[in-house]
Amino acid sequence: MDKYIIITGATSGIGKATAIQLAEKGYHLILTGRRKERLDQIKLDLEKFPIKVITLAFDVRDFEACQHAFSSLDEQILYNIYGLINNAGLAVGRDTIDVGELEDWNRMIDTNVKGLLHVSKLIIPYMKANLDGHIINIASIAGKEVYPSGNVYCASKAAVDSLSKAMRIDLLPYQIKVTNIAPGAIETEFSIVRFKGNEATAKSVYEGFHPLLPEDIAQTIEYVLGLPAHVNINDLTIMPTAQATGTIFHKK
Ligand code: NDP
Ligand code: 8X3
Repeated sequence: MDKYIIITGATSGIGKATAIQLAEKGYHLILTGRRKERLDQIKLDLEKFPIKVITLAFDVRDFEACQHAFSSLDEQILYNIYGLINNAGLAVGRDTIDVGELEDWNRMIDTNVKGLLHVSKLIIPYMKANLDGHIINIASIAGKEVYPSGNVYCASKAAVDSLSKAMRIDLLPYQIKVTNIAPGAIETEFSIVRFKGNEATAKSVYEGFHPLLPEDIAQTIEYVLGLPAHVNINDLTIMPTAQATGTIFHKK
């Protein structure tokens, strides 16, 4: 298999689990994130598989940095990119909208919305030339339902939902698949970032029920990517069995 898959945000959580899952299946990988030392370690760990692993450390919020990173790749590799998993993202803060911090809002909008657009803009031309490709956008249940103090994070993920629909329409002539995946609660570093390093509060989010694991989403991504050329999953909402909506949980 010559196909390369790009995973943004591969240093942790869903992105890292997906890198391992796809490596096992023989996909070549382009892994991105800001934490270079983590990317180096993941590359080392994946060397046991007969695949190529390229790592690119950059911030998706910075379009010039994205350009610089991808321009370092050989054209042959760029034209062999089949999949783009737009996964890099975060929530920062859990404040009501009247007291939310501007810096937190900017981080979420710049990462979750503009970061996804930046990377997509640079990769779509190659998929378009190939008349082939698959973009998987990691959205959230937070983009389907607004919950208290979720405001800007929910809006940023609703934007991802909309962009998935828009991409599917605009890229239809080039037969590029677009899949939107909207998970509920997954235990990753997500809540540590959201609660700004407060590990006790982060841990409490997942107490009393069985949250999704990043591997659950990784397996789903592998399934979606592997479907025949004529089949596309447009939109998937994946929840822990113990979660009914953004805020209703069955906790023991
Ligand atoms: P993690 O915090 O574990 O992983 C987030 C990843 O995004 C990291 O690899 C991080 O890498 C990367 N990232 C964040 N900001 C940037 C940036 N500016 N530039 C480049 N990379 C960045 O969380 P998850 O795995 O849970 O999150 C992955 C995606 O899943 C996010 O889009 C999140 O919104 C979404 N999601 C998560 C849910 C959950 O409950 N956990 C549920 C629904 C959706 P680094 O810090 O090295 O840059
Ligand atoms: C992450 C899930 O419910 O914390 O997107 O917003 S939630």
